[in-house]
Amino acid sequence: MRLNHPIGAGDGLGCLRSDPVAKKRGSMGTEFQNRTQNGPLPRAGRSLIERIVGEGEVGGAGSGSETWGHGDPLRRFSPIDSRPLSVVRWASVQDYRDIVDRTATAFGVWRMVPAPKRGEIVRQIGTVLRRHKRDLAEVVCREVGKTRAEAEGEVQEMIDMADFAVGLSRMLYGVTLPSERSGHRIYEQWQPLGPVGVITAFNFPLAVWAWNAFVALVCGDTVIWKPSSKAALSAVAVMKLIWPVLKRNDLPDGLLNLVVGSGPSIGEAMIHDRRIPLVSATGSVRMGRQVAAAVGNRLGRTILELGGNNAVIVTPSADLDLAVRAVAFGAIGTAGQRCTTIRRVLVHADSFDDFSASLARSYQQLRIGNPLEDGVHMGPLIDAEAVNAMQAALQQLKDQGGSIMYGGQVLSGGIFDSGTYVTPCIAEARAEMPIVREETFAPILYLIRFRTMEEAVAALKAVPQGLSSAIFTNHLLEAEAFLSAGGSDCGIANVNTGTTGAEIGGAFGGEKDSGGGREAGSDAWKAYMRRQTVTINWSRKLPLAQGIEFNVD
Ligand code: UN1
Repeated sequence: MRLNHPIGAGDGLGCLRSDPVAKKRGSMGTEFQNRTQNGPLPRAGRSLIERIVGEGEVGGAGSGSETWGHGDPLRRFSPIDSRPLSVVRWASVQDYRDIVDRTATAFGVWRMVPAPKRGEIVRQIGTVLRRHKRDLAEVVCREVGKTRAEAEGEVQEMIDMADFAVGLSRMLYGVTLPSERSGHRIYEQWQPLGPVGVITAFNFPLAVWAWNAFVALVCGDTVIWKPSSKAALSAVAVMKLIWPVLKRNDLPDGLLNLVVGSGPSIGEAMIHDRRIPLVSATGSVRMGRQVAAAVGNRLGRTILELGGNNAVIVTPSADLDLAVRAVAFGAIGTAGQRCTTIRRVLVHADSFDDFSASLARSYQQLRIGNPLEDGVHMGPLIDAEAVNAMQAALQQLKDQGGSIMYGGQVLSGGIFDSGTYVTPCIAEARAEMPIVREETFAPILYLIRFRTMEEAVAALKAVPQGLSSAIFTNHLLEAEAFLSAGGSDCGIANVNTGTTGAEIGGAFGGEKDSGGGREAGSDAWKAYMRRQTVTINWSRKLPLAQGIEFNVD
């Protein structure tokens, strides 16, 4: 492998440019081309997708150069306007097995590469991402319907993660410990673990993979990625951008692998596969339980990042303007489809009316529409199924005695006829309602009144999930109580800022049904490595620990 290749003219797209993108392969490809070329999307936005899937179909399996797939075709439509985007061919279980064989071989090579040199590869990957930030964001925007600003934020999160991982590659510290035996030295070292299975959700189709993949790479692991089938194209796009970096450095195939497949086939194969010592999975609680049971049964490791049901407490001392702005972004960003989305606001009864009126005013100013257009705050939900789940939750809310204060309608007319656009909803609810305890992956915000701080903290914790939480207060004692051992029970606890938008530098994850895993920054890397305690005797004698005498001639 060469590690000194300059990133210059070869930006990773050379092989894509030489792809015979204009060739048509079969009638499905022709239809795809015609319909996408007629689409309303700007020229710049088509370029990366065209270069990747210009033939109308792309394989969902790959380990370093080509993609292939022996499974069924997965037709991708944009939630923006229901137009076809591409066809991704699912990986078959045999494709998965072939990839695991390759990644096992690649791991044998990669683990012996010095960590800072592994970091250099991630640095080059970061450079490619920087260069293609806009292009890649556009694919995300079109495939999952995030606003352009948020999609660019997602790619930025990958870039930040790459930078972090480069630094980390020189900081995989082990401790040195005093030995009780003279002439002995004890230390801990961290060794690569093996191929890491990464299962990601549609809502952060790239960033969550980067949290795992870049850390795994510098730790000396290889990665097999099963993206959400709802975001398969974004996954193919980023792999096709990144693989050439590995090629240019003469690295073997199998370091970064892609397997687009269904949970029952590829997911099942992965979680039962003893060659995958760690599975990091983001998704539903139900999926997390299955992963934990199967991987736990073979005594493998998991990192689980599951649902959230994140609450914000707004105390009487809070700056209401600040709280309203933060709550609006936290509840509406990504159309309410973040694990960290604000789903509940506990507002002191005295400021409830002011707060809700001011929040409704800010919701009224929202621009809902095509997320590719500048100035749009909220795009579509991922699909009609998500819209139905939102409507069902609102019905349950009403059945349980709650009321809708604002929004909650399904929009129609123009691109809204895709059936994926809604107005975000503000509802009045009580903490004990069953629907409030559930995570509905949609922009529904429950406002709940409280009288005492104890009551607010108890309500915050009275849900199965424990991902993110926040308090808005200008009162030091309230902030400290919220951050104390008796306060928030979540993996993330913020003061005067919302529950979303965590920076990558901290470890990300939550407790209870949120899964307990930690990813991204801080010392989350330790889960991706094998800890080894080493004792070296340099004394020429054999003193035994715990003072044991064992004398034989
Ligand atoms: C997720 O929704 O799964 O903190 C991840 C945030 C983002 C990541 C969310 N940085 O909102």
